[in-house]
Amino acid sequence: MKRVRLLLLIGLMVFALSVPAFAHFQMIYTPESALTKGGKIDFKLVFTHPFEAGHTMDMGTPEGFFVVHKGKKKDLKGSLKSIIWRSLTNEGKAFKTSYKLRGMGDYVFCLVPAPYYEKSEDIYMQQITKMIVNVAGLPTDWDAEIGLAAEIVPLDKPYALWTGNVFRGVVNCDGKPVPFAEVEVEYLNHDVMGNAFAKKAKVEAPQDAFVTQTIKADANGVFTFGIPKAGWWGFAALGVGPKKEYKGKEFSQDAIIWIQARDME
Ligand SMILES: [Cu+2]
Repeated sequence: MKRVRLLLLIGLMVFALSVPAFAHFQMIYTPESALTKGGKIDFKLVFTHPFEAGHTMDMGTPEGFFVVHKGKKKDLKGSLKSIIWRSLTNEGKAFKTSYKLRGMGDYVFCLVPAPYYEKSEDIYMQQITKMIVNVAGLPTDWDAEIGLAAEIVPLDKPYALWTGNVFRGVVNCDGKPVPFAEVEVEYLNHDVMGNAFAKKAKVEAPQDAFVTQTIKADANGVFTFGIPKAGWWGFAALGVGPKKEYKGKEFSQDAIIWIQARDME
């Protein structure tokens, strides 16, 4: 009996070790989200672990990448170029592109990545991601519901946040709020240098629960997060999308949004 228990315990420990400790985050990275004028901006699309600049997963060709500006959708999938992204621990397939912003207002960039097979959990996942850039302060589309299968609709401008402000969002599945959705939060803790993360971390986590913070939406699917530090923050509502199965396996359709906070100086 004792031996069975011991084997069970060892089994559990092996299982626990095989599951990645921290959250995956699909990134749409650009250096600046609040611009004073238009022009060309650069993007990196990377599927990684932003707090630790850790393991970077290979991205397949995305199902969709587009921008919404003044209610009009423009397909940008054809503009994506393959790159190899260097994390602190490995290399992974990622994409880059650039886009010319013409005129004032909000530009909502949306990425629907290819489903990713996570071996350690034997599941497929798809992190549908939004990142919003504004030109010259004119608000046009930042609070729009784009109509993604899994979507975080911001209640605060994601590009106009001081450090210490709160950021609120509604977690949606096919346009309907998801009560008590679980939302993971990570800080982009390493600068982006070309197609790689910089070695130096900005902050140190006192314990693992601070690497990926987990918060929950309320009964109306609304979450609130107080922003403690300037920089980019990612929010991932897990498994909220309508599709639950892909290629006969469990499928997690997640909704991601990125926000950028600045210090008052
Ligand atoms: Cu990962």
